[in-house]
Amino acid sequence: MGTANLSEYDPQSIPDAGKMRFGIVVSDWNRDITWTLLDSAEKTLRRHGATTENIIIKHVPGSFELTIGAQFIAEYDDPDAVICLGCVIKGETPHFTYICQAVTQGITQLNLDYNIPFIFGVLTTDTHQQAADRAGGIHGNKGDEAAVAAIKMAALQREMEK
Ligand code: DLZ
Repeated sequence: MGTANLSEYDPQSIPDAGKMRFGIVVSDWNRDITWTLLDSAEKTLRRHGATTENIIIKHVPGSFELTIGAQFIAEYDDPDAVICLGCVIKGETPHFTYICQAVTQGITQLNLDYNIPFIFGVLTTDTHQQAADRAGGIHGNKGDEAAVAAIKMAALQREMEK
């Protein structure tokens, strides 16, 4: 089975995001990749109705800081969902493993602590090329996938809250 295209989805299956409020926290480490994820995520949210004033964007230095950045948005900006965007590329030291574990556990914990979804839009790759392939390259853009997941999960929360 090949890698799924991260930008492919059925637009009809996406709820209207017109009244939803989103936070996006983006890591500036590997910014040539992560800013592309940000651009696509923002465009996808807007394509489905989200307004500029309802998309709050905050930058953090690296993926390790995504968890606290996302928590700040949850605490201070009243979002319906928070998208976490980052890119961790394997280097010569075990740093990769520690950052990946920390951000995965951190975002999972936020999902359990708050009654809103936190979306994992973090690329974890062996090479820069693999990341580029998933940031607007041959495998689409992880930012699109994250935005679609955020809209769907925010809609699910609203549906169940009724
Ligand atoms: C230090 C570091 C390294 C080596 N690699 C990455 C990476 O590939 N992707 C990423 O988002 N961040 C990296 N960082 C930075 C850490 O996430 C963090 O910002 C610093 O350790 C400071 O806490």
